[in-house]
Amino acid sequence: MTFETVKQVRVRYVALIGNPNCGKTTLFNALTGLRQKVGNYPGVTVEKKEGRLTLAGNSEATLLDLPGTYSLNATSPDEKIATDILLGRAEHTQRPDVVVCVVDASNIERNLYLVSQILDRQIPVVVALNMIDVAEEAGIEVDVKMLERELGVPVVATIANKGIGINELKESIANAQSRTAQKRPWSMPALVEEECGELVGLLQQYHKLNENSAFDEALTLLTSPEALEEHRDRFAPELLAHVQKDHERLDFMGIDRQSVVVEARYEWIKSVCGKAVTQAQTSALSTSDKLDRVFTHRIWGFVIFVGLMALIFQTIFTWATVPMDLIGEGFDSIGNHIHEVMPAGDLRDLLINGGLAGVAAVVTFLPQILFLFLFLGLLEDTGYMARAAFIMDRLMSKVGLHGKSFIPMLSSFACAIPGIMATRTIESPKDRLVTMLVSPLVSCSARLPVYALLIAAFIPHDHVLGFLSLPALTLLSMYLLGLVMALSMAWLFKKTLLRGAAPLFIMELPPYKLPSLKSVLLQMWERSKLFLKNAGTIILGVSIILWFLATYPRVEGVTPAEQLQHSFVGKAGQLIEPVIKPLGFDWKIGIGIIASLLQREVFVSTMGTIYNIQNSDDESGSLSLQQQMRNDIDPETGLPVWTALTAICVMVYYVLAMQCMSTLAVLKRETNSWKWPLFQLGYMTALAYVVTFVVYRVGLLWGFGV
Ligand SMILES: Nc1nc2c(ncn2[C@@H]2O[C@H](COP(=O)(O)OP(=O)(O)OP(=O)(O)O)[C@@H](O)[C@H]2O)c(=O)[nH]1
Ligand SMILES: [Mg+2]
Repeated sequence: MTFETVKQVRVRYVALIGNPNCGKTTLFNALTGLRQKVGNYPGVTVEKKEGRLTLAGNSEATLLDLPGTYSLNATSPDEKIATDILLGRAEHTQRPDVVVCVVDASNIERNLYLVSQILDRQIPVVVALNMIDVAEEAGIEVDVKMLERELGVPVVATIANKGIGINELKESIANAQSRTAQKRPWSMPALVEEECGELVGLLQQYHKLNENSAFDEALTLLTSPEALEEHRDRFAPELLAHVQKDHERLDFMGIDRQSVVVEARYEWIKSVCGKAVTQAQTSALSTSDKLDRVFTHRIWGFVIFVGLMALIFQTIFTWATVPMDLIGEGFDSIGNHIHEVMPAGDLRDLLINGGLAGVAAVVTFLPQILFLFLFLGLLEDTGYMARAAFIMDRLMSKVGLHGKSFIPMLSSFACAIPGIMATRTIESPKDRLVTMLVSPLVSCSARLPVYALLIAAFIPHDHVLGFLSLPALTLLSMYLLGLVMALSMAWLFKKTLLRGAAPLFIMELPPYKLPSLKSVLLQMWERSKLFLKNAGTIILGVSIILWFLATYPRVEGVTPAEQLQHSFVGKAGQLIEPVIKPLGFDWKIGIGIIASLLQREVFVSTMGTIYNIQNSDDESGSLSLQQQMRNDIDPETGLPVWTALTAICVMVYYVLAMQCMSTLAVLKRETNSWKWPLFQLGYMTALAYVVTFVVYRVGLLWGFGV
C-alpha cells in the first residue's frame, strides 16, 4: 500500500479515544501528571476531561480524555460525547488536531474496528498499542512495525500503568502527519462499492459535502434501515430516490445491507492481524477464566457477593474503632482546652457546643469512610465490579433492566452523584432514567456516619454466626435493604411510568488484575480531603446556625434542657413532632431530619450540637454523644427517647429518604428538567415514611419498643 504523507500537523489539541477499559485514562494521567479516576471495568470515564501536555521542544498542547466507545455509530450518552468531539460535531469543543487511538493489545481485533472507522476520516492518528503486558501474558505477540505498515499510521507500544512508552508516544504525537491522500484500505463487495461511489458523487453534487463526509453519509444511507426515514428532509429528493433504488437492488441481490460494512471492516482487520499478530496456542484456561468459574457461578457468585459485603462491613466496624477512638479523644482534648482557657459565656458555648460538637460528631467517622473506599477501590481495580454486574444481570433482567444498570448502583455505594453519572453508559433513555431514579436508594458513604452512630449506640455487640457481629449484621441489612428497594422500585417504574422491553446484556468482563495500591490510596486520599473540607465548611456552617437557633431566645433561670425547649429549634421541633410521632421519632430527630435535607451527615452533627447544648451544665456534657443519646429521657413520659427500635427506624428512614440536595441538582442537570428531581424527592420521602411506619408498628407489636 502506498501513502503520501503531506505535512506536519500543528499540534494544539489532542484527543484520546478508544474502546472502554483499554487504558485511556491511565495514559491520560501518565501524559499529563493528573489523577483522573481509573478503574478496571468499562465505563469509568463518562465525561470529557482536559489536561496539559508538554511535547518535544516544550510546545504545549491540550489533551482530552474521552469516554470509551466501541464504534463511531454509538448511541449511549457517554459514547456520543466521544464521537461528537472526534467528528467535530460537539458544541464548545473544537475538533482535535491529532487523535491518539488507544488499542488494547490483548483484544486487538475488536479494538481495530474503531481504528478502521477513524482511519476513514483521514484525521491525523497515532495508535497507542496499550496493555502489551497483558497481551504477552495471554500469549499474544504483536509485530509493531508490521502493524504500523498495515495501518499506515504510527504505532507506539505502551504499558500505561507503568509509564512505559510514554515518551515515544509524545514524540509520535508531535510528529503526527496529516493523511489526506490516503486510500481506504478495506473494501466492500463490488456492487456495494459501486453504489457507494455513485452516492458519494451525488452527495458532493447536491449537498457540497467533502469526500470524507460524503463517504460517511453514503455508508449510513446505504446500510442503516432507520437512516433513510430519519434524514428524509435533510436530503434532495433525487438523492433519496437513488438511495431507494440502491436498497432495492442490494436486497434483490441478497446482500445484507446492515452487516455488509461491518463484515468488510472485519475482513480487513483479519488480514491485518494475520500479518501482525501471532497467538501462541494456549489450551489451558487463563487464571481469569478459572476465577470466573467461581465468581460468576449461578449460586456461588451470589453467595460470594453477599459474603464479601458482610466481610467488608465486619471489617469496617472492627478496624475502624481504634482510629475513631483516637479522633474522638483528640476532639475531647481540644474541647477541654477551650473550656479551660476561655471565660464562660456565649462565645465559649458557640465554639464548643456549636462548632466543635457538630464537626467532631461527623469527623469521628472518617476512618469508616476510608475503609469503605479502600474496599470499593479494591473491588473496582481488581475487576470484581464487572463480575458483580454480571451475576446481578439475571436479577436485573427480572426487574426489566440491563446488568449495566448495576454498575451505577455499585458506584452509588460511594455516592449517588457518580452513580447517576455512570448511567450515561446506558443506551435506552428510559432505562437510564429508571436507573437514575433508583440509584440514590443504594446506601452512600454519607449514610455511613448515621448508621455507624446509631448502631454503635444502640445495637448490642453480640455475635451471630460465629464471626459476624450484630452491629455488622445490622449494617449489612441496611445496605441490602437499600439494594432491594432500588431493585423493587426499578421494577415498579419499568412496569408503570417507563415501560420498555428488557434489553439484552452485553458486557465485557475485563481480566482480573492485581489492584494498584497507588490508585486505591489516591482515591482514599481524594475522598478524605473532600470529607474534611465538607466538615470544615457545610457541617461547620450548619452547626453554627443550629447553635444560634438552639440557644436563643434566652430564658432566665431554667436548665439548659428547658432552655433548649424554649429556643427556636425547640419550638420548630414541637411543630413538626406530630408528623413524625407515628414513626416513633421525638422532636430532636425531627430537627435532625430537616437539617439533613441538605446532606445526610448533617443528622450526626445536629445530634452532636443539640445534645451538647442540652447537657451543657452537668458533668454528663463530657460524655460521648452515644452515651448522651442513651441517657436521654423524655420529660413527659419518663421513658428513654431512644430504644434499639427507634435507632433502627431512623436508619430505615435514612436508607430510603432523599436527603441530598447535590444529588437532586445533578439529576436536574442530567435530565434537563425539574420534573424528575422533584418526583424523586417526593417518591423517596413517601417511601421512607411508609416503610419506617410499618417497621415501627411491627417492632412495637413484637415488643421491641423497650
Ligand atoms: N496491566 C496493565 N493494566 C493497565 C494498562 N493500562 C491501564 N491498565 C489498567 O486497566 C484498567 C482500565 O484503565 P482505565 O485507564 O480506567 O481505562 P479507560 O480506557 O479510561 O476506561 P473507560 O474510562 O472505562 O473507558 C485499570 O485497572 C488500569 O490500571 C497496561 O498497560 N497494562
Ligand atoms: Mg477512562
